[in-house]
Amino acid sequence: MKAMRTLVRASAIAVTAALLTAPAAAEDGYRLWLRTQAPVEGPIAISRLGDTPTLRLAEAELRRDLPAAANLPVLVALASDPSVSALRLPVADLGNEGYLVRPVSLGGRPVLLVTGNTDRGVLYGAFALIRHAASGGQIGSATLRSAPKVKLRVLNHWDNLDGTVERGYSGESLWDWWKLPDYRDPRYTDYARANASIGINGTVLNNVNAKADSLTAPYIAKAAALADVFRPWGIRVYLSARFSAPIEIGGLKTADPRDPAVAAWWKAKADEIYRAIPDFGGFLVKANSEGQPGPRDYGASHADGANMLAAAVKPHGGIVMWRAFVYADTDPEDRAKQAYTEFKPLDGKFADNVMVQVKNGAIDFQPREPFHPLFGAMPRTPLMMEFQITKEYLGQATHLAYLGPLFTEVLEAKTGRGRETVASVVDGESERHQLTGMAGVANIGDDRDWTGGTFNQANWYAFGRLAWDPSLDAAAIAREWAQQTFGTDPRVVDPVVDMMMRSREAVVDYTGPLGLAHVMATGHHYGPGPWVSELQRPEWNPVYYHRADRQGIGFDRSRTGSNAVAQYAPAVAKLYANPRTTPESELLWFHHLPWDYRLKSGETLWEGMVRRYDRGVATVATMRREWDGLRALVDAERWEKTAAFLSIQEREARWWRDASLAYWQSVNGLPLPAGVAAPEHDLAWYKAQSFPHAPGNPH
Ligand code: BDP
Repeated sequence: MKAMRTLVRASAIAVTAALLTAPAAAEDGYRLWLRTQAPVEGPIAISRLGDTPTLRLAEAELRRDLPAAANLPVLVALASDPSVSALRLPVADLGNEGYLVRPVSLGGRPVLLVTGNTDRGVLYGAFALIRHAASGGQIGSATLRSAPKVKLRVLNHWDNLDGTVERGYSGESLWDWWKLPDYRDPRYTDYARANASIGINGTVLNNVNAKADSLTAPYIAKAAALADVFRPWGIRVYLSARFSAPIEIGGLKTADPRDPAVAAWWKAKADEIYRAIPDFGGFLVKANSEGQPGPRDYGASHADGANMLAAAVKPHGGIVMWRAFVYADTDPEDRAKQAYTEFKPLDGKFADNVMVQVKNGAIDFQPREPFHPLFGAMPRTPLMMEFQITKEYLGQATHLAYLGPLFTEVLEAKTGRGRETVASVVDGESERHQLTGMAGVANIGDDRDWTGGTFNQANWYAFGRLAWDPSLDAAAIAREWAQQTFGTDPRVVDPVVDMMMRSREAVVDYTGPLGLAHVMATGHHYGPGPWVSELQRPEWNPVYYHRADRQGIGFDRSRTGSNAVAQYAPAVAKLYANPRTTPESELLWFHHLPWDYRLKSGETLWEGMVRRYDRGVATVATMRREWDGLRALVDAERWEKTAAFLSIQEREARWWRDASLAYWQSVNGLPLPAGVAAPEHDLAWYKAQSFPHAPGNPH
């Protein structure tokens, strides 16, 4: 019945939209997955015990977004409220962010109780109930209970102070630094609401390629204004810190972390920040990487640098997230090995309020990478996972690539140390770390739909859900997102989930199958560039990564090559050491193999590669057809945008396939297997393409 009504409503909206000549704003994506906004079946009785800003928000969110009347009144209250504690509910293990939603009898009155040990827990409970209802669950009988497995669930904004966003494909930065702190755009509240709804509790406001200006008094005041908006939503603000700030804005001659004047400067700076932002989360630091300053400039270690900053924020309860994304042009070593080589010896040397933030793979957010060997190799250091939500290497704004499977593939990977998985390292279970975290490089900008396309919203959503619970299933997350985003009609949800679940593998197939990586064009990273070989630093060139020649292709990271496999625990290293036991999806990441190497299918490597490129293109064509079939069931605005994007994706998938095959053929001299279409243009044509104004590359 409810589905029927929703449908009738949806088609009524579509008809109305069609009748209007002005552009229909029925669904412009602004409301993300929080779309209900009006009860379908009449008013809901919602009440609240206790009064804090966050409890008030929990109540207001339920009023606004709970889609259907419960057959029970809903009550929002802290577990410590005397009338609730009298019920002796099992709340002890909910911690300070968990929630419990369940029908109870309070003072003889049946109610659906939304509770937690803190008001933040209650707010998360309210959002869990909304999610449950909006994805088709019954309200009156709902029993929901969850506590986050990861403590810090943080977005990293690579936003510059001039409003550009590094690797951002959805407009300009949300933060209007110029008008802050006086003007607080209402969008800041909506941003916080969306994050809170999926459990995100921290945000780093500025790019890791940081400017020292972010740490000056005017910018601290601006950050404080944002922190004020975010606070009731349970979200803390963090800043990326430029390591050389003591020189640039502090007038010191050095930024050497062992210099007492430098440490004193940071301490005073931290004190100043905490006066403005009492719950400031701490610093994120990119040091000695890609030209950024850092402790290595002074012969000090990453631990020296991190610990000095950690001491500055420690008295205030702050932390330091120190990135392990380092590689140096002076180091001839395989780039994939450098972070491990640098950080592994520092295990146990970091202060207890430092987390080392490690990208999911050892190179750089490629469509597929094996898990980073540091996971499992630094048991005495809390490691924070860094995923990239913005799709720098997966088609940027327009390609549909649901990242849930990428995230879970890494989280589920076994490190080779007993039963340990990457997820159990990240959530602290493995070594009983208290400080745990997951960071996601945000895909959010000031586009009306926040992320530059409806399906990109799913990646923000999936990141939040997995940061809360890394054991969640990617398909289940896709389903609940689709239900909230498009309604619960299975005629929509089933094909949407199907498209999402195939999409990332399709991108892998048409950009770099069988473990190829880093084969994109230079700078903007948009489109193919496997031929690029002239860049100054060897490890910036795609030819460095694929090593294709007349005989074969792939990077030998086994004992006969860079021996990067030895950075994994023996059980995993053993598998990766041999092409026969390496998963074929990661084959060329670890091995240089002849073009006629036999894959498990019996095809040669070359045949298998070609087939995968074709499969990637074909999958996009299938996704387009599936989406075409939804035209009557999805509101016009979102349908049309996605349809246009899918046509871009199909064209560009072909482009990737054709350009790559043209290049590989120029290297190996092999014909295409019988029946396979030749590339549309010759290699020179692909090489000649240039994109001077491609977004996300603000240099
Ligand atoms: C790469 C990006 C670059 C970032 C860098 C990083 O291309 O823009 O600054 O990572 O993570 O993916 O620091």
